[in-house]
Amino acid sequence: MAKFLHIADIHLGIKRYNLPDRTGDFFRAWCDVIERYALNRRVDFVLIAGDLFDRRLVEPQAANHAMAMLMKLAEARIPVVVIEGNHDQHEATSRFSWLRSFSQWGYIKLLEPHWDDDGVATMIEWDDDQKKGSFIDIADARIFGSNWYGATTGNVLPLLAQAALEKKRADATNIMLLHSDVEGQLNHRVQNALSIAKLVTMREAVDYLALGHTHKRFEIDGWAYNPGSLEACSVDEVEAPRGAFLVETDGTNIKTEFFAAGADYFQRPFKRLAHEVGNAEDPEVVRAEILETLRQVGALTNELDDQQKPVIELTLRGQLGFKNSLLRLDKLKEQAIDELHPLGLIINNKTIPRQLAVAVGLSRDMPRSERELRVIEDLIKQDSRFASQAAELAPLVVEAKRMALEGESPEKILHLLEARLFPGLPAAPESAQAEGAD
Ligand SMILES: [Mn+2]
Repeated sequence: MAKFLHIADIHLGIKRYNLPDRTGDFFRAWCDVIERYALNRRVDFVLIAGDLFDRRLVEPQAANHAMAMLMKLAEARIPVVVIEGNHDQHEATSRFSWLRSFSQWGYIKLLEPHWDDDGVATMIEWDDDQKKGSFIDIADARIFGSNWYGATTGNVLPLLAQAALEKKRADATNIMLLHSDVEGQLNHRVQNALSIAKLVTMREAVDYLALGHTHKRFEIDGWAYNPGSLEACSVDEVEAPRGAFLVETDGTNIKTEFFAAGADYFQRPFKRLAHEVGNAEDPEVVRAEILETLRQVGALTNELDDQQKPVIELTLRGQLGFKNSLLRLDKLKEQAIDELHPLGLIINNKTIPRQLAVAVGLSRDMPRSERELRVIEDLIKQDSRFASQAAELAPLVVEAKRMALEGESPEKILHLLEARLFPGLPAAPESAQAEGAD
């Protein structure tokens, strides 16, 4: 039997959106999860499947954040088994990395496979004097580690599977730590995600694949588990389910319990707002309208304690009657923070100054020909000489384009334009062009 906590992508030390308090949120989530699900539940070990730190060059504050919990786990004699992620991997040119140092000091067990010069992987048993190795036995489990391989993960995985299979522990739960995305499970589109076909090459070697890297929870066929990041690294991740797996195993038997960020442990609340700017020509008026939208949420935030204050993300849309810079969002932001005290305010300005607004709000359901007409009309409107006639001129431009594509002569196209633009003028004779050329 073995009982363990599986987490990944803690990203300690993260800095985003110029909000220093967010770094503290990641620390708080890390503390909360370790206290609740590792220390209080008395697990046999903790697995961290990569990206304990947000960056390879760990800053003093991030190191302190890590140590605060690693020391408690050490006191409780709960080993922490870690692999590198893409964010905290060692440099190719140096044997040193902060993760290796933490491992040397005994606070984590950093697992790394051994590669010989012929590209063959071997899994070497953890040596507690050297503080090095590729696999370790704790309780009734054997845990294998891997590195971060990026786009080549698919090629490497069968080799790691072979190496793990050779060292598979009988009558125990065999676990592999892997930092990789998996096809069909991405938050955002990434090229070369690890295919399921490659993933299953690991199936025979291990009973539990402890994944990290994708910041969203998923599981595959009752053997591959990805908890997601502990906190949301960007606003886009806010809605993705993420958290921690508490796992109990008995040989090949796997029982998981999932604890969700926000519902079960600390998570910074986010409020996402959208505001459509009105038609006002005065920046002052538009700013006041935006502030009013913010107040509707903000009225609540004033009385909240610090842990509950939300980060507000405000997206501005629509057409501005003036230059973008006149909106003075810095001023607005200052005023809003002064009055409403959110933890942070992120403003996404997606407004378009009216004179640059081409084909705004065009539906994809609209036929192509109609969309083309609208784009041309908007482009004509940008020239004050023709702006008032844009609706009549647009079909004419489309017609001229059609003639050009069909190989009509320039003269014929010119005739069309003259006849429509200057209907009062007598049409030039066909031969006039040829005569004039002499
Ligand atoms: Mn990550």
